[in-house]
Amino acid sequence: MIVVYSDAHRAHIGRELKDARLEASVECPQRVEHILCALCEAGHGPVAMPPAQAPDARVLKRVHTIGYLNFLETAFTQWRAAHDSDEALPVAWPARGLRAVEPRDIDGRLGYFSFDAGTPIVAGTWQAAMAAAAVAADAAHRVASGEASAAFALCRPPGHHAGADFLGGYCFLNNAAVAAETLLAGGADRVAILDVDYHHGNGTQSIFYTREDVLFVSLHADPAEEYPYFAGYADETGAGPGVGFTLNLPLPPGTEIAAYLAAMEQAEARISQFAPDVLVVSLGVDTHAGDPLGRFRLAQADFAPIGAAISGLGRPTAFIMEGGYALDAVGASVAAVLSGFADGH
Ligand code: SP5
Ligand code: ZN
Repeated sequence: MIVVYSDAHRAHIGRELKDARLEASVECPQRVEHILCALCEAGHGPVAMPPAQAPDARVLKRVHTIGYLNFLETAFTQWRAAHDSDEALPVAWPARGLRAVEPRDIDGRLGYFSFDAGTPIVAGTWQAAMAAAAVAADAAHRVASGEASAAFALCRPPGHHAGADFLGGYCFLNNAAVAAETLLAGGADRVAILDVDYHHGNGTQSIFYTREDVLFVSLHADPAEEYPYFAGYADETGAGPGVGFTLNLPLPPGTEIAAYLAAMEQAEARISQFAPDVLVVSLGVDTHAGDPLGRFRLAQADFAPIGAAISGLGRPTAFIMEGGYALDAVGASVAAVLSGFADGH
């Protein structure tokens, strides 16, 4: 399977709060370097670079607001002018009842456009995030044009927690949403997004929540027990014209492959009923038992059957890399999903 990749991700390296101290983020450049190595060793490829360092501006503006894009592009410079620091992190957020109006001050803007303190903006974040979105768009374009029936976008930073106008969860631009909008612009009438990251894809859900042309289906840890905490419950099913076009399948910590594949069958049934022209898979492998964040218990051997289940949907498919933080497992896990998918095709 064709792999789309850009090394521009290396410019984004951040820290996150752990035990009330700032430590190196588990979302690090080595993740995708390990994945790239494992894919090549498993015989996947060829590896292609996106032709541009930015996605199509019209597609990007269908996913994110102009105000948010302007913020992301300018935040680091404004932060640097105000602070003796190379890492912009928010310290205050608009909770219920507070005025959700964009402040002028950079600390206020950071809080206004974010929902956690684990997603710092550094000097290279904008370029890295734009390159990741370009990688996703390129993979989607190859599928839309019929050049390939499936493609894998090795995106970093990831995207599924980023909404139309907010960042969080290591995510800045929603790469899967950019892929979906690229497919729609390329002629698809209906796109299904299947999100198998350990964490709920709250950003993707919110972007398409009122839409009936993009089905969002997610398997993830129960938000009552796990990040992102404030979205991903089963009773979130869409709004307005989008009612019935969001399906959340929350699973308890400790989930093993049998229960996981049972939920996958429910996901498959809904996607088949929707009959999408194309499928976007938000592929997180933080479901692996060895993941430092995830609390599911999937074994290495469980990832090929997940790929086979996705293949069973029989749709042109764009895979978009999301989470997965066990450096000794992410490469083999992603390679196994793609091999399971290819074997089923
Ligand atoms: C894309 C994705 O998988 N994002 C996940 C973001 C999770 N962020 C919250 C992490 C909280 C746990 N902190 C432990 C830090 C270990 N170094
Ligand atoms: Zn995740």
